[in-house]
Amino acid sequence: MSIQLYAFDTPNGRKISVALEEMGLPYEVHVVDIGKGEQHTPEFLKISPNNKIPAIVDPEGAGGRPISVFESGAILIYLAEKCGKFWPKDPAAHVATLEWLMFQMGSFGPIPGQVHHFIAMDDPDERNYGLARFMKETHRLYGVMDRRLADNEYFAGSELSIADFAIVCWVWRHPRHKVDLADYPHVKRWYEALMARPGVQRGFAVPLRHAAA
Ligand SMILES: N[C@@H](CCC(=O)N[C@@H](CS)C(=O)NCC(=O)O)C(=O)O
Repeated sequence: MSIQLYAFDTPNGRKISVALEEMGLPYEVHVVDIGKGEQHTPEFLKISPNNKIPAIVDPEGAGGRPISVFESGAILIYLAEKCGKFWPKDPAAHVATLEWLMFQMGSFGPIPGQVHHFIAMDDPDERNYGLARFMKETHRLYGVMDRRLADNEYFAGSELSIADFAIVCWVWRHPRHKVDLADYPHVKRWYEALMARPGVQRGFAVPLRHAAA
């Protein structure tokens, strides 16, 4: 049996479909519709104890035994180690991959995610403080990325890595957090290069929603 991916059509879900396509690993998709509360079923809780997508089950994990993995950063590292791709061996690039993956997991995901939350509020009293705070920080993070990409083709340096897959899936949502990539030309150049890759395009095209009844 191939890797089983449990995901929905969100940046964190897309990180894994993009990585699996780029890595060429066979997998099957199980849509977990978080809008319908499917992340709270007892079956899903067994593989994702924090009740969030994405999660995977690899029937051929360490020692040939099945293993489940939750948290998208942990899944990306697990898959990169399994296939030996997008996981630079050069020590400096390896550390840079970890740094930028952790940057995404700790900041460039949780922060624009708050923009997505506050921007959808109708009541201006509830919306404005949170929106201003998290918009400002989101722009600061785009500036951090722009400076990194001014001197580097990819986040780890000259090698494409899982850090790029993690970050591109949040930049994909730049229209939703109202960032104009023209203000961040190095991010724009990198984003367009990533989105032109056939593997990335396949990863974004994988159906991660239930088919309409
Ligand atoms: N740190 C986690 C975050 C996962 C996450 O926030 N998943 C969201 C969708 S993008 C989710 O499942 N939300 C459902 C819920 O919170 O009930 C990861 O990177 O895997």
